[in-house]
Amino acid sequence: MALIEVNVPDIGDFDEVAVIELLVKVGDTVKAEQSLITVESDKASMEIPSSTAGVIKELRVKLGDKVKQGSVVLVVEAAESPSVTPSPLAKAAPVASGPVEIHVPDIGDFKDVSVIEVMVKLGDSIKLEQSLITVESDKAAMEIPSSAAGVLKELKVKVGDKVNIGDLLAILESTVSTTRPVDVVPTPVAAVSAVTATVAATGAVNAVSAPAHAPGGAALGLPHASPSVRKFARELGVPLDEIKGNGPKGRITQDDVQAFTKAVMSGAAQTKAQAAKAPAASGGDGAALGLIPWPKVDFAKFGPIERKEMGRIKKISGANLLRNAIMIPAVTNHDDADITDLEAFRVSTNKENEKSGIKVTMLAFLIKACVAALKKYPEFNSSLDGDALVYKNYWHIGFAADTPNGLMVPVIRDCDKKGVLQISKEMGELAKKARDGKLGPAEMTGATFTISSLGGIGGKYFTPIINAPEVAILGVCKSTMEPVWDGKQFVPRLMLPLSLTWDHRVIDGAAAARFNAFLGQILSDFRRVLL
Ligand code: CAO
Repeated sequence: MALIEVNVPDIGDFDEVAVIELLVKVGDTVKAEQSLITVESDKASMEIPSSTAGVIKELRVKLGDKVKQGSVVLVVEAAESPSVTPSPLAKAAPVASGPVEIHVPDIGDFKDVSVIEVMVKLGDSIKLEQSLITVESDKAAMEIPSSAAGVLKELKVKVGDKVNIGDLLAILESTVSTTRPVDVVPTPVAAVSAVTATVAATGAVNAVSAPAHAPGGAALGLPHASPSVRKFARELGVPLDEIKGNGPKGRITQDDVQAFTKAVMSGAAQTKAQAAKAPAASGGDGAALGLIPWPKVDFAKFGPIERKEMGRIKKISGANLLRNAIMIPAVTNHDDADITDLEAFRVSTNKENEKSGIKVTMLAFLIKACVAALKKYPEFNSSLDGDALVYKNYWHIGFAADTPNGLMVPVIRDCDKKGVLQISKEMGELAKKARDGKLGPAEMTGATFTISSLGGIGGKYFTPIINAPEVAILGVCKSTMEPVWDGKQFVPRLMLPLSLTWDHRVIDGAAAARFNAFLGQILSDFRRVLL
């Protein structure tokens, strides 16, 4: 077995380039043409391949070292001798005048390279040698410059196209005064094997993955990463330009891509695309939903205005309400319950308990009545989880509370195990905490069903929005005395308007009507709760 020194091959006009990545370590078995290190100039990065197969015995370079053609990269114990195939030379670009066609110049041994970026648009005034597109193979990225100056009239490629030497890229409307032959000296591309990363000399093909910190790179907004990292990110669908590079000179490494991916998967981070889709309290501009833009009106044109930012709670609840309103196929059933006897009982109970300081509320009775209905119709106490329904064997009831900061939903736990007095007491305490802005997260989570009561305020019916991942919500309005036909005559009864909104993916209309009817029966004769 021979010990063979692997050298930096001919890398074109690059004189001294920095080692920015070590892709192998001592003891690794490498194949011929496997990438060993990544080097970078201010214009280009490229991977240097091994000229032979074998086991790495010694690394002769470290991060930050400057190397040039002939520098020893490492020593390999190899069975075969190195084989370096010289690549073809770059050709001179054509001279052009008037309408001029821009073709892909000689880009070395690359075939069918993908266009990953189009850097110009129709109508742009293009300077001589200005980069037009970026192409990328699995090993290298490079910008293709214009061989003439002029106004861009036609673009013949788009992102995703594959191009080869000689392909027509664009047509410029050029003038003789701004057009001259591209100053291309037939320069050898990196003299490595056919599948290896190569970079043509400056003037034929410009920089590879221009560094973000370099003026050109920054202006173009190109992320600073090696071709293999770009490929890795593309395979994962990770937006490279959103990743902060922690490598040398802010370079994005494979570890950075992995860390970003993990953060997104765990919910700790969001891509810009995800953030754009997340509904803002105002609903954003609706573009993520394919809607026409939100109307922009200069209200001040029509009269005096005052602009105030919405509070934090309003923003959070707004975003949640919007998601729930959009995502849930919700239907609302309206009904009336006769609470004449229940209200009389409530008033007398409160008189009896005056000294206890606990006021029994209609809402507390409603909570108990709902628990009975939820037990009879368990799908109302469930949640959707993918294609499965999760039935909960606990009955934690949320109630909407109107607070100076906005809508909050405190949760009373285990309402099945508590009496109306206890529920009334807890509701009073939680409502006060909500109004004082002192509710903890544990007091606002875990509800299986929610009641929104506007009974103390007024109104007849409304359509409450389901508090996901719950599947139903009961809206209650102000009870009123109404003439009700008892079969023989109209009698005055205290009627409570109920509005039940339900998720049609989980609940059918008939079940909703039965739920409301059952609730009405209980409220009209509360002894049924005991059954
Ligand atoms: N019909 C007629 N009167 C009713 C009633 C009803 N359905 N519900 C309550 N009332 C009466 C009460 O008996 C009380 O009268 P008295 O003072 O004479 O005893 C009065 O209205 C006020 O009740 P309340 O609002 O203090 O108590 P509550 O138990 O009904 O409600 C709470 C408590 C926290 C739910 C309520 O204060 C609240 O915030 N409601 C608003 C909820 C809301 O905003 N929902 C909309 C959400 S969607 O945007």
